Amino acid sequence: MTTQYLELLHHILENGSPKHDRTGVGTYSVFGYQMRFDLEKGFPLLTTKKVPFSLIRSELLWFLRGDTNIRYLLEHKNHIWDEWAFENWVSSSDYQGPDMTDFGLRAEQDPEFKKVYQEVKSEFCERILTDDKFAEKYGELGDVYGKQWRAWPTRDGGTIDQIGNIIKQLRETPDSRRIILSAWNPEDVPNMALPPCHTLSQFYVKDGKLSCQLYQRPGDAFLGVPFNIASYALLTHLLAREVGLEVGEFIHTFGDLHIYSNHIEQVKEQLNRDPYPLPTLEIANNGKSMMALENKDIKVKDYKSHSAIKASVAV
Ligand code: THF
Repeated sequence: MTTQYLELLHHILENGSPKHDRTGVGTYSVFGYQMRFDLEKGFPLLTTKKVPFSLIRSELLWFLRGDTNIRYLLEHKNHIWDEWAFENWVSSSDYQGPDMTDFGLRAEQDPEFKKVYQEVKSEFCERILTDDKFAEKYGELGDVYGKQWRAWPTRDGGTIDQIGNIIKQLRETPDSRRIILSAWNPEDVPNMALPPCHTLSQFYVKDGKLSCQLYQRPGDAFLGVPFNIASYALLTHLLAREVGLEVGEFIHTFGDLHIYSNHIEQVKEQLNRDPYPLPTLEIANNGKSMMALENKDIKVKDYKSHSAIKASVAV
């Protein structure tokens, strides 16, 4: 698995073209790429840098609960979605603090500003955790994955539970070619701060094994992709357990696959490292349905990795 990921990084370094992007950071980008991981050969958690599995787990459980408020993530010490909620707060008329325009880019370029930004953001997170009214208004990310997966709005005012439907299809019509989880809603996209990156996935059953293919429209190769692989591998395991199947493959297909220009040194460092054997996944055998699982019910075992490599996320 790790080798396939390192090949992906090589491929972008060799074939990527400089490309401007929404965040202003700049990327090296290729269009169209695919990897296949055999989930029976171990859990695909990258070994050439330490990937914080606990964050991947709490993010996926957050999606599966249908939750779209970052409070749950903060309660689990998960800060990977902070910036998007923070952006809503500092651009609102309720916000009276120091100017936070373009905070992502400016924190990269200006150490003085970075200090102020980190202070204001940590006060923001504290307030989300302690002030219910504030959390309701500014912790809410709106129509992100939790909403699309569990309560897709229909035109007659109802909702569709896509995960519930997938479980039903896997049980009743496993040969179906329509077992789809979609996050892309063309009506909403123009008004979204961050339209879904994991656009669509499809599930497939053969010989008692469940496979998943994801079409991801943009891939942040250094920071996001290791998270995305582990997250969909975990989702496949959870669905397979729910309906009594084994796991098959995870197939990861990309649209615009890129390395941010401020991640190039980190990528080169990682390419000098040798992979370790993959860990395995353990899910508690407690009869709980996947939607009711808690963080403590899911563990990776025997995860040996190289040290973490720091990089900042483009907002
Ligand atoms: N935006 C961008 N530019 N890249 C993404 O990967 C991305 N995501 C989600 C939404 N927008 C995105 C958020 N996912 C990290 C990892 C995944 C994220 C956001 C941030 C990150 O910083 N990971 C660090 C560890 C962080 C920590 O320990 O707190 C790492 O080293 O892996 C696509 O899903």
